[in-house]
Amino acid sequence: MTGSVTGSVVTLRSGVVSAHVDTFAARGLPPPELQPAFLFDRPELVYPERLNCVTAFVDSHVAEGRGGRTAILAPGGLHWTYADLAAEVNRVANVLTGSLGMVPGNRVLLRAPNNPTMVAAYLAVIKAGGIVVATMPLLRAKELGQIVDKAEIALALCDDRLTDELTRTAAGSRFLKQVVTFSALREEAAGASADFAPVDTARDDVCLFGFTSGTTGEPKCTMHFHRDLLAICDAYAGNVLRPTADDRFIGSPPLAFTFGLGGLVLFPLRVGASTVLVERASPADLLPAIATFRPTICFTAPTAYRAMIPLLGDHDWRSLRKCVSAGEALPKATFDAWQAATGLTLMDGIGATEMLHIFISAPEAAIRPGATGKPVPGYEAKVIGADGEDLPPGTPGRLAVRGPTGCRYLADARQTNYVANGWNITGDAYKMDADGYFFFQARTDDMIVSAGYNIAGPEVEDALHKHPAVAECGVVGAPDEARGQIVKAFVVLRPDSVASASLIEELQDFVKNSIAPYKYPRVVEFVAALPRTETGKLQRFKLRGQKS
Ligand code: 3UK
Repeated sequence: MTGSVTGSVVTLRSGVVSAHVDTFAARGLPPPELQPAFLFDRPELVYPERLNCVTAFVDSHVAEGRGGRTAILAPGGLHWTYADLAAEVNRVANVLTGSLGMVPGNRVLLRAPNNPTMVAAYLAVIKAGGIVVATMPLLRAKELGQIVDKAEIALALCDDRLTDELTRTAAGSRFLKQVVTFSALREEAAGASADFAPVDTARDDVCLFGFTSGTTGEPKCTMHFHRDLLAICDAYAGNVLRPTADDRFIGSPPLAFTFGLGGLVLFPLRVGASTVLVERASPADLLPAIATFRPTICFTAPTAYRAMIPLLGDHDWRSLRKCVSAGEALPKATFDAWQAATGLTLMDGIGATEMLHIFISAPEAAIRPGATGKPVPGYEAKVIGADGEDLPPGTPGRLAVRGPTGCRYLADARQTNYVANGWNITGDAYKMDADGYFFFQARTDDMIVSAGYNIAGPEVEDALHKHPAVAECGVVGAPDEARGQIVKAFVVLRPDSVASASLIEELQDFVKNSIAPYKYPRVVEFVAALPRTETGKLQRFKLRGQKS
């Protein structure tokens, strides 16, 4: 359905011949009628039929005389120019296709914190025509096993410090045959040639499997093409973030999370800029790294910006000129507090693993505080009702988007949950205003329905965040006989605040005074910390006490 397979020659839907010898990915693509529409109506999003994206990210800079510019920096004094990066990538690609026996179309699992070897391995797999499956460092053998089985992965490259769980996965797996440590890889790569011709892939050959960081259920595997990796750079970064070759990037999201891949690898490399890779990037670790490396662009989650505010005075963060926030809703209170503390306007953007990166956002001059922004040039977005009908401005409904990237789940019946009539349905409730700005309400399944009122937890959270005693909070619906659900707030207090019944009352009154009183949290529970995923998302199902 997705193309014809004759022997090992696959003709893709586009009519272009795939470079994949192992045709697993093409066979797992959703049938055309279940795929979203793809839009390429902007000139910057039209790519040649034969395309290996690593050529654009690395080799073109060397070929065009920029080989001496800095590509990657890391603690410990590591400094790779573009020429160094090209050589590292080529050496690893030679090892992959030599002794490790990788052929185009094979999946290669990567397991490492954000470090230079991880990036070299990432780009080498793609340059050699393979498919990268990057995994979060915190995953355990069981979760790694689900990924290995779903993607049918035979080869893994793993940071030496993280081999335990992966060897356990390999021991129980019928697919995973080889786990190569980074030290073994580097040793062999040191003796390999620094030349490697990119495999002549098609622009719509798959080069990346992104597993969703979903908070519930079986992981879903999204598939992305060579052209998609360029499209996010040329749509979002080129039109909204607008970095230059003189920018230096830093941030916290793991490279296995496509937010981190774009922000810390693809966006800088696309324009010949530099990136700082830090393995530990908690708010307390990120600020000293900013002071040391003097980056200009920072990518992290809203909670991390919030947590950094009280620490700003102890560090020199003044090299920063742009700060991107994504992963979950940016409370207006956090936007305001960051602006008051730094003078910088946080650039909110909603992205998704299915869409690869950010598709609604705004350049600084067009930011409306409290709104996520407008569709990124190249994307279209609308708000639809329960039956798929377009809703007028001001009416909350389901967010639908389409653009140059979109959802393709690997062999998964849930494709129809995300794609309807050619539109990607992200699972978010949004409202658009008359000027075309999009305002996040809640995840569709997180809307609280209390006594007939629809209440968006994030709106209550935003109100609570403005109270000086509140460090973090999460608001969910708790079951209630009389009202169906009631609004319940879990609150982490700032170190200098003390939990008490009077503080609960004070917080409730505080909310009643800033938003419609029926939205106030009828129950407030103080907790030491909120449950979060490795990608920084609040695990609301845990707050609701549900099982995943
Ligand atoms: C939520 C947001 C409100 C939203 C991601 C940037 O988060 C990313 O991908 P995931 O697959 O999750 C997608 C879902 O997360 N979300 C993300 N950003 C925002 N909600 N405001 C935001 N700014 O529910 C979305 O459907 O983990 C983010 C780039 C790449 C990514 N993969």
